[in-house]
Amino acid sequence: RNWETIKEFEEIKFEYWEGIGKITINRPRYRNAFTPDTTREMCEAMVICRENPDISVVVFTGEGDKAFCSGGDQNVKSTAGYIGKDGVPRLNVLDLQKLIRSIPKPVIAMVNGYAIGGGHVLHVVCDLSIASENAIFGQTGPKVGSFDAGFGSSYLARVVGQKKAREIWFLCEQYSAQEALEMGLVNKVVPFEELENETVRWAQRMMMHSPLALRMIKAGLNAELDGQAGIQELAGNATMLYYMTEEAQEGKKAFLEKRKPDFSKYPKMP
Ligand code: 1HA
Repeated sequence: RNWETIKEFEEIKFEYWEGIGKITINRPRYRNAFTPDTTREMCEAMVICRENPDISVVVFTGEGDKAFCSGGDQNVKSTAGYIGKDGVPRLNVLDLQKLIRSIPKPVIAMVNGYAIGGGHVLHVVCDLSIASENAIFGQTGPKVGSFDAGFGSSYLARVVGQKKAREIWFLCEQYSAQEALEMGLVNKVVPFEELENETVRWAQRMMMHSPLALRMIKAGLNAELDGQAGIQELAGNATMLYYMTEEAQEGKKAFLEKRKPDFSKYPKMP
């Protein structure tokens, strides 16, 4: 596959091929741990994925065959967050989680190795997870002085159930790809050499389907869990669809033409 670079970054690779935007954490020396600069770059790439109509599906992965992502880089962790080049402590991976959840396109985690700590949460918040057989999953927070009581807890529990989520967080054990599959934490496990092929197949399958339908389903699946913010997304999509009707156009036209709107001819569906 001839992936072409969309934009050059320092800590990630951001590439494109046939409708797919691929974001790769490129810090294999540190098992693809993220700094605030890594997550800032990932957020920037996500915004580009959202805006670019040629991108239909987003794939997240890590460089190499050892790690998807090992969470926050412990070397730059300070007393108030993770410190980037600007010297400011941040937890901006939370912004990235929100972008993954709200982008109106499917996001696939292509889990090529360790998905640990904040790196595990990243795959959890993706819409789909496809793992290679060598992938290993787990949270470490309570062991290393951290926790993610947001999506990393409540959404994890929605995915694997409350008992399992508590086990994962309280015991900080590591789980094999097969175990992850059995608990519904990933969608599919394949040999490492097949990981990208399989992920691309899933992306291509979705790209055959109606993008608007996928968008509405993603918003619908998020809506209840994300409270008012989730309803806002779903409602925004409803408004977008409404604007596409003549009925909505009539309201705007009448205003601009300084006349009374005539909505009488539009159907009132039972
Ligand atoms: O919990 C949060 C947050 C919560 C709320 C809001 C925001 C949050 C943001 C982040 C996080 C967190 O991510 S907390 C959890 C942080 N991560 C970890 O505790 C995982 C640490 N790493 C490991 O447990 C292991 O490295 C590993 C299971 C992923 C891989 O083990 P392996 O294959 O034995 O490799 P290892 O020798 O440990 O690592 C290779 C090199 O990568 C080591 O460096 P070296 O000794 O060669 O100099 C290692 O230090 C480095 N490395 C690995 N992970 C990290 C790391 N360096 C910095 N930070 C890391 N996370």
